[in-house]
Amino acid sequence: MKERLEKILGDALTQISGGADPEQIRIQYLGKKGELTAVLRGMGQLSPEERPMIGQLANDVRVKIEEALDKANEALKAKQLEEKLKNEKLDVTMPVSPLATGHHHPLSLTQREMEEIFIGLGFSIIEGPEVEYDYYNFQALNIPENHPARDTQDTFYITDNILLRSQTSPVQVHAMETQRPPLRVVSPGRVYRSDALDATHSPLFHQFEGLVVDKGITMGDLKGVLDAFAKKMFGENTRTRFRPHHFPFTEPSAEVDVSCFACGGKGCRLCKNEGWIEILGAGMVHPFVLSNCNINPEEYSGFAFGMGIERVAMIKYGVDDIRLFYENNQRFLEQF
Ligand code: 2U9
Repeated sequence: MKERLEKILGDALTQISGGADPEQIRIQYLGKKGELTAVLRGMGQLSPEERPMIGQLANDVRVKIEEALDKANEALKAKQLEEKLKNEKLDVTMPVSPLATGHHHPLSLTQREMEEIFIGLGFSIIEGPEVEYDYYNFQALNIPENHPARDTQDTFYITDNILLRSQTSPVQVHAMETQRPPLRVVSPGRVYRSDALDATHSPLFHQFEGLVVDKGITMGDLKGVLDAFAKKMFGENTRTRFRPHHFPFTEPSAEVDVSCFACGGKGCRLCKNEGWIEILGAGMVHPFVLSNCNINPEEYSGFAFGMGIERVAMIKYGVDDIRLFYENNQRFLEQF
């Protein structure tokens, strides 16, 4: 019996140290049908003298096997953990794959660049509502009752006297009503006109208007400001040219061209061989517009100008179709 127990212990320890599966060994020796369990069952046949000694020995063997199994289990778990950590290792210093980042729309970029230039010239940026009274959009600006711009063909009316602004000038009328001169403001924003969409027209576009009112303001100030703007926007060699025009809200009025920055004025595809590109309307604020806003035209004078942000962006970036700005085609937008 003693030899059998010693053999069981020896066999079990050899198998365990040989790397056998601990659970398998537990079943083989200590399980219900295990080898050690069989020995313990046979104890009844022993003489009463032998029984305590063999019982003690059998117990020692069980404890030793269990201890060896526990150790083997621990070693196995440690090995498995090491394996797991090795496989799951994460290099936090590895560079990440690049993220797609958004950027500004070409119209926003153009508007921002224009704003920066006028801020540099001492102007403030003002904004106002896109839904306006007829009074602020037309009447205050000396646009008479029978003017074609007032036609429903050209302007979106909401009621008889409420409309979607067709220019940002009403923002400046509000400014003149609420602030005293000197006034130096620009008003960028959306405007609406009942135009069919084509390569150069859109029922929604963006305007950038400016207004200066003070004592002794002259056409020379207007020319100086627009010249400085054109040079900053299109390059230091850009020149400006004023051609007589008519607007109801300015007198005298002019259309303003800039020399073509692509060919320097020699004539090319961009300027359609003209050497000049029309970008602005401008003039001295009509005395009626000043008095409509309770500013005495005998005491004060002012100049105003207006341009389309789309038009400036098209010229600057060489875009030949206004619709590209609204379609959000990523291949177009990614170029800016
Ligand atoms: C006040 C008084 C006068 C703003 C002006 C223009 C000339 C002009 C057009 C350019 C292209 C509109 O976008 S466009 O179609 N604008 O030619 N705008 S003077 O005159 C004002 C504004 C506000 C109180």
